[in-house]
Amino acid sequence: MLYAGLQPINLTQLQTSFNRTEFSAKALGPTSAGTNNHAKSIQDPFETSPLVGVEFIAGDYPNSITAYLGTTPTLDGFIRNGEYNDAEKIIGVKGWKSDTPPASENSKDLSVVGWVKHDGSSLFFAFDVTDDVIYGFDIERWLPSTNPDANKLNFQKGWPFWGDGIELMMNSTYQWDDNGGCIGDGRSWQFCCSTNKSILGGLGTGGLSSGLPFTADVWARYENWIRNGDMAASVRLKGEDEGRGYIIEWRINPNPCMKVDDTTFVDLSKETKVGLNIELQDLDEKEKGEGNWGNMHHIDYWSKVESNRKTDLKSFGTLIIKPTSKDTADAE
Ligand SMILES: [Ca+2]
Ligand SMILES: [Ca+2]
Repeated sequence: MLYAGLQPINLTQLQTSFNRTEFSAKALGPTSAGTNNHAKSIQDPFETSPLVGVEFIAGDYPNSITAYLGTTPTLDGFIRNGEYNDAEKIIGVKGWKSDTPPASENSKDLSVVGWVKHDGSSLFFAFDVTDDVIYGFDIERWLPSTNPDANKLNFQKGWPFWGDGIELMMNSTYQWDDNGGCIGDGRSWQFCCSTNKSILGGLGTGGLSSGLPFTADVWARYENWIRNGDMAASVRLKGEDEGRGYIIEWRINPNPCMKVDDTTFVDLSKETKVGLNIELQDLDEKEKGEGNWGNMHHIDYWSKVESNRKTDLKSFGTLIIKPTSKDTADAE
């Protein structure tokens, strides 16, 4: 069965989302015991959301954000004055969901201000992340006990999410079934942007570090997108005078990265809804993550679903693409 929009789903359906793949169990870390199949009140982390105070059933697209038409940002790792004034803002991670609950509530430890918009040709995200310890720069590049090859840039053993960074999950079809995860092409994907490593720069150079699911075909496709510039990101560690952390600016070209069906890509000139989840990963000293999956310090994400469900397409939030500017919306 397919679901779309904010349709309610019944509790029987909620019980069926446990058949994670082997990878998912590995990548997602420990899953919570039992489903949280109850309605809950959502405290939306975004500054502006029409959904504040509305009750949702977990997994039923509880979050939304709008990408308005705006100016084209420069992917240089600097958030210039006014560069994202025409973009909707994302605030985290306090109030987000977490694999290491609660999501960090100490803004100097881990927090983020982000933006999303489009310029009619490409979709853009930017993130100004505060993180007091940058893995591989402020501390040694230690490895998790379960994967000594985590820093490899390959699909066989590498973990593209290993390090401090952000992961975006998108479902451009905006359709899902009970247990489906990302396909790994323009229809749905999970993509990592890391301070620790990148396909283009290797270990020690931040950038897009590929994504999931881990198959040869998907890895080759993602690498192709990165090398073509259809998916691009700049990553810059902030200087001491800016506070510790990093900047990510990320561009996504709808063709080929946002595919509605076999022949159609998302048209940014039309109002469109796509599925979205955002995950912020914080790796600090190994001992700081004691008891957490992979000894990661924080794994916090936007869509308010349990950790065993966060990569299910049906658990994503909604990104609403509008052909008009934010000014137009503000004036209404
Ligand atoms: Ca910039
Ligand atoms: Ca960190």
